[in-house]
Parts: sequence; structure tokens; C-alpha cells
Amino acid sequence: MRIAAVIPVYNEEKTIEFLVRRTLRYVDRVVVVDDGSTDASAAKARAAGARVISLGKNTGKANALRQGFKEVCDYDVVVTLDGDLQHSPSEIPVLIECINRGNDLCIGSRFLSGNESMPLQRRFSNKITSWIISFLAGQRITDPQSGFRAIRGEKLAQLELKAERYAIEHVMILEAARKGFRIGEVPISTIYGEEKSYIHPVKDTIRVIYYIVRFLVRG
Ligand SMILES: Nc1nc2c(ncn2[C@@H]2O[C@H](COP(=O)(O)OP(=O)(O)O)[C@@H](O)[C@H]2O)c(=O)[nH]1
Ligand SMILES: [Mg+2]
Repeated sequence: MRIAAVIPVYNEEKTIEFLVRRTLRYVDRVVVVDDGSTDASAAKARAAGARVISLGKNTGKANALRQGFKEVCDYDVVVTLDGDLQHSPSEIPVLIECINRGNDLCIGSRFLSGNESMPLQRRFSNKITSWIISFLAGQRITDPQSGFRAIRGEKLAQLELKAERYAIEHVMILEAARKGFRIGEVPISTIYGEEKSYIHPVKDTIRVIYYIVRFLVRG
């Protein structure tokens, strides 16, 4: 089974090199998509063995992922991880196992492991979107915002993913559900350390809801 990882990166020079090296232990290819980082993220990712796609200016996580996906749809499974080391590459096999159980899309959930350490304000926006996505997808999705997931390459190629910035995670689930893909969730650990988040709690939650509604209305 050939596995690729796509990592969107925006100014993550502190973590990207280590992350790419670790990830390469579990996958055949790592594609890092850097759009407009002003630090050494791209050079460090390249030094660690990743194929780096550099987009000239910042266009957001969703576009970065879409560009990365174009390069890896011929892989059996595509894994996505965040570039700030909040996800542990050692848990990639857990996602692959979930795919091997017959799922097409597998989401690493931060809420199934019991040791919840997410900051309070983030938990609130997650609860709202989790409720909406679970209702619309017709199955319980505890962590629709999670960027740590795996999807079969042939299924990924069928998705349009019409959403921007952090809304891509939610729209991927809705589109997968509409197309009848099998969706699973597995527990993952998330490390909340000193890293900054680029998510704006109010603006990004509103944007997520906008793209969910847009998907429902326009497909
Ligand atoms: N290429 C790219 N990556 C981004 C952008 N915004 C966020 N990311 C990456 O997406 C991942 C998750 O972003 P982050 O702000 O940490 O989200 P959070 O962990 O959910 O708060 C990190 O690896 C970021 O570097 C962007 O505009 N472009
Ligand atoms: Mg983060």
C-alpha cells in the first residue's frame, strides 16, 4: 500500500523539519505546501526530504491542501497532518488501520481519547460545528475540525472541496457523506504547547458555517 502525506505549512520553521522526518517513517512521500511563509519553513521541509510546493502568496489552509492533493491522488491513501507538530506521526498507523477496516475517510478525533486538553474557547466552536456536521452527515462526528485524517486516494480524487481556509475539513466530511463514502473516527492525542493558532475563533467559525450552508445550497 502506497501512502502519501500532505502537510500545509505557514511559518512553522521550528517544527517542520522534525515533523517531515518523523512522518517519512510511516509514509512513502511527504508533500509540504507552503504559501507565503516568511520564515525558513520551505527550506527546512526540503532538507528533511519533503517535496515542497511553494505558493507565492498566502491563500489559506484549504487552497494549500487542494494544491497538495493534486500531487498525491494516485496514492492508495493520503494522510493530512498539521505542520505545527500538534499531531503525532506515530499515530499515522492508527488512521491507516481504520482505512483498512473498510473506511474511505478516517478522522483522527481529539475527543475520543479521554485526555482532553483543548483550550476552552476552541472547545465551544468545535461543539457547535460537531453538532451541525453530525446532523448533516447522518452519523456522529466528534471532531470535524481535525486536520489529522486519512482518505483513500481514489475517493479524494472525486471530491471538489469547495471551501476556503479552515472550512475545508468540514466540507470534506459533508461531500464524502453525500457521495456515500464510509467515514470512521479514531482517537488521537493532540499536543497543545506554545504554538500559536492562526484560527480566529469568531471569524473562522462564521466562515465555516458559511461554507457549510453554501455546500448545502449549491453542492
Ligand atoms: N499553507 C498554509 N498552511 C496554513 C495556513 N493557515 C494555517 N496553516 C497550517 O495549517 C495547520 C493548522 O493551522 P493552525 O493555525 O495551527 O490550526 P489549529 O491547530 O487548529 O489552531 C498548521 O500546520 C498551519 O501551519 C495557510 O494560510 N497556508
Ligand atoms: Mg495548530
